[in-house]
Amino acid sequence: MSDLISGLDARMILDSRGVPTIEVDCYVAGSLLGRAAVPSGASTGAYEAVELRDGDSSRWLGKGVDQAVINVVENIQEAIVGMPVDAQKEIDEILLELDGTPNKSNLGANSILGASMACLHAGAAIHELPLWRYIGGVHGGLMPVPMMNILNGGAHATSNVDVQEFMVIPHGFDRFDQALRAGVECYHSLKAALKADGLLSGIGDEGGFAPNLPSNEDGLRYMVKAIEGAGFSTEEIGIALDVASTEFHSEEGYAFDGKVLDGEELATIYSGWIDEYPLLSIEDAFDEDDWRSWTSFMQSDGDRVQLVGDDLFVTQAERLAQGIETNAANAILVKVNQVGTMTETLETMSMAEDAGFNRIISHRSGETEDTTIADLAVGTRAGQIKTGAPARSDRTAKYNQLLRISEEIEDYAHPF
Ligand code: 2PG
Ligand code: MG
Repeated sequence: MSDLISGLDARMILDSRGVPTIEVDCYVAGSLLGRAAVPSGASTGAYEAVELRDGDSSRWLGKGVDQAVINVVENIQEAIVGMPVDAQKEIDEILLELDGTPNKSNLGANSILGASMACLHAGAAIHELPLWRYIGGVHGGLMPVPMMNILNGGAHATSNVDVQEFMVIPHGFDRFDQALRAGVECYHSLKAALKADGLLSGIGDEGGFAPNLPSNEDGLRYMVKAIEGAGFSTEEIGIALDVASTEFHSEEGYAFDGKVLDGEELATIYSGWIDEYPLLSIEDAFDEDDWRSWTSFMQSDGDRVQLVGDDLFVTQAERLAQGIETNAANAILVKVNQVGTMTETLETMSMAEDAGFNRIISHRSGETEDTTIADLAVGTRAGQIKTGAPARSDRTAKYNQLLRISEEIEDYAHPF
């Protein structure tokens, strides 16, 4: 069978927030072999590749993706038709050339990523391999530790909680399925604890509960309640935060818990929390431009906490290189749509690995039923995946795909 791309198709579909996004199909010798859908963030970093939206406020509140669809069906299709579908690097290079801008604002990172991921899937199909194995090659795969966001705040909720994500990390288990069960039981235990206190209100964008709380620290108290209430110890299940601090940072400082703090004062709060709670990981502890606070916190606490750059690195090699150089973090969050192609994602990941950084594959707050990131986490042996609460199909789709993969792989990561 020929392995040459014979066509691309694209369409608008809805994401988990009821916002348009794009889905791309890749055809090889006339058969549909690869399909991928593009996610979308809410707490987006200023340095992310550009997501192309139509901006016509009379339709979809300005968030239509008609132009992104046209860009795939016309420009991108024409440029890559006839290429071997498993020549991922060459395909991605052509996409970058075709766009010609540093931030993908011409064709849109959504069009580019949709095409890049659809080709990746078709490449796996042509070789009759599961996606994780196609990505990982002979290295085989490693099941990641899930970071499950069971309490939502910040830009993902309408509550008064500043911290965007409170996650459980079930790291002290031998197998992925055991870890998943533990995380799920914590989710239900948190629900019971909040209900008992009359705090069960809505849920946030990533499926976690979204109560109003007296302070951010109360979120940590509820996390411990959730873990212990489910019958687990904080030795086997830890806590991760995504503070997403860029969202509440301005020229005045960090607006946190009703006060305005500088980076040092915020760091002091984090240090106290690490002393008092089983806090293993903090993401975006400081603003995306506040490199000084990152480096100074790494110096004081970097040996006892995973410090994760998300908005700071935006999955881009150049920003990561700066972070390595300045010792600003010890882990990177990896989001395919922050950079826009599979090849760049993999390159950034190897740079991180070479520097001894931990790597966490991540969803976006706006997701679809696409499960590419589950396979990506296993195939790259990233060791960790962050993909929301174990609730709502957009989130469980990834966990369910990991369960399927775990039937073939026993190796479970131990990053902590
Ligand atoms: C984050 C993500 C995913 P968003 O900040 O890490 O949880 O949120 O997709 O809104 O940027
Ligand atoms: Mg984040």
